Amino acid sequence: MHSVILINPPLTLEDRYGKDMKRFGAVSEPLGLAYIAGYLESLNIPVRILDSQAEGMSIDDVVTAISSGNEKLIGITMLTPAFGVVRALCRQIRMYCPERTIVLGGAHCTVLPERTLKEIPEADIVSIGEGEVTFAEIAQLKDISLLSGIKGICFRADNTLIKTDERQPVQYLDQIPPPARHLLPMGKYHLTASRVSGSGYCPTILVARGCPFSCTFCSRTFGRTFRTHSIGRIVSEIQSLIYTYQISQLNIEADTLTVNKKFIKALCIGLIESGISRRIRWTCESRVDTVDEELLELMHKAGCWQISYGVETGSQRLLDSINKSVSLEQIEQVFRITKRVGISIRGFFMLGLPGETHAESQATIDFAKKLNPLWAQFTVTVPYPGTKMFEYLDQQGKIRTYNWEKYNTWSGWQGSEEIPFVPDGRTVKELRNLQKRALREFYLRPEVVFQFLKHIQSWQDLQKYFVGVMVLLKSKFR
Ligand code: B12
Repeated sequence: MHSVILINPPLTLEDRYGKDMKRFGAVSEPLGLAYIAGYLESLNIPVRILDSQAEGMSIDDVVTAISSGNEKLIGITMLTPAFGVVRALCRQIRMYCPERTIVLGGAHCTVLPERTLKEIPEADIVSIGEGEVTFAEIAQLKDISLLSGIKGICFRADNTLIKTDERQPVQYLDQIPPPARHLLPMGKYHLTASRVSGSGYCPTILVARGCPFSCTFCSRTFGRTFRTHSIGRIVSEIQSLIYTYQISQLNIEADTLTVNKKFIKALCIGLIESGISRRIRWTCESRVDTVDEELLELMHKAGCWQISYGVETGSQRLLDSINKSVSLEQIEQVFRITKRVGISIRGFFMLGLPGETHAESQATIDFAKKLNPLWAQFTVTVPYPGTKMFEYLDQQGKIRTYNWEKYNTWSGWQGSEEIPFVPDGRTVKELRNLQKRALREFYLRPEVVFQFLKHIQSWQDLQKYFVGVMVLLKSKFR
């Protein structure tokens, strides 16, 4: 049995959101690593987690921390934009701790296993898909070179890459213990400003995995089948969060929380009957075609105060082209109902979708204003590897860069020159300005200021809105 160190790589808020927006970014628990650690602990495998993002560590700090321990196995999680720092980190680890085995996992590796090993020659193994069982099997190997019997990995052997049989996702999620939050620096996490209400720590709990929809811009780490934890398990995990961290708010995460009506209704009833709904206010993400008035009322009664809906675009033509399978009318209607039942809304909007014209970009901004959610997020479209959108654009020769660290949806605020995709006839500069203009057009309206004043619950809220307005005004004059 090998002892393990799991690492969240040192990507800073500035790397992710740019200088002006960094104060609004989230530093959230690396739940994937915490789940793996929880599973390893249940098998008595010694493990520690180093969340270098939350701890504000540099690559050198991480390597020092690794050198000071004696863990044979190093696991690193990686989303696409973290590619650059992960590669640099692997190089340093190889240089200073050459005898350790480096395993990479997460969304990026899952879709590009071979390519990742080629592009990061210092890494030994890539884990594909869910990592709990896979990583535990690696840690339990007597001889680390006996990897071929382990499903769901890609590894090096004699100058070739070997990809083993596919690992099926965990069928009954309750078999996986709760994430090992006690190994994380819990005091250092905070969600995006728009997701918290008032003050206090707001943890994320993952209640389901998998999504049956086929949006062309989304990459699915957890496959198409929607699998859930039992209501009993979810209730006891929340109760333990209340007991351990005295929380009063929670983010309930799932690829699409409301896709299975029976599940979401049972969850709401569980929250009400256990008394959790009286203590906790929660947020979630959803799709407009998976909710109705009755469900929204129940969710509200169960403590839901905010839903984030992926609206994506104000053009029906583009909605159809990204396979969203909803109509603009449906979106408007659900926004009306959600507000009526008393749930506040965060809307996600994408700018620069394939084929998007200047007029359609403006239609998206205008649609956002018409829908008028409390918060709107405008991101620059990034065709992430593993998505239908990437596949299509790659075939067409329209991917402008394979420099993965540029695969960031906040490029407008980062001022990046290298944006992975720009629609025909549009320019990088135009897209970057568009992202800033969209926020300005949306937030710098009198009715929005009025709306925010109504929602202020704490001094922090007031501060947050004030800083936001200043950032937007500053961006106009730059
Ligand atoms: C919540 C969420 C967020 C949160 C928090 C993310 C976090 N703390 O990690 C916020 C809002 C901050 C966020 C930000 C971003 N996100 Co996000 N996010 C999600 C979401 C909805 C759930 C993630 C989650 O908690 N999963 C639960 C855990 C259990 O899963 P997991 O982390 O994937 O880990 C499992 C496996 O991947 C694997 N694994 C992971 N790491 C490792 C390491 C080893 C060693 C091993 C063996 C296995 C392994 O095992 C784990 C357990 O089974 C996913 C959608 C999804 N279903 O994955 C998108 C998703 C991960 N996000 C995505 C993206 C693009 C981003 C951003 C890059 C967007 C941007 N700003 O440009 C940023 C990057 C942030 C960063 N830290 O680098 C993409 C990733 C695509 C890609 N190719 O990288 C996803 C898949 C959405 C999508 N459908 O396309 N995100």
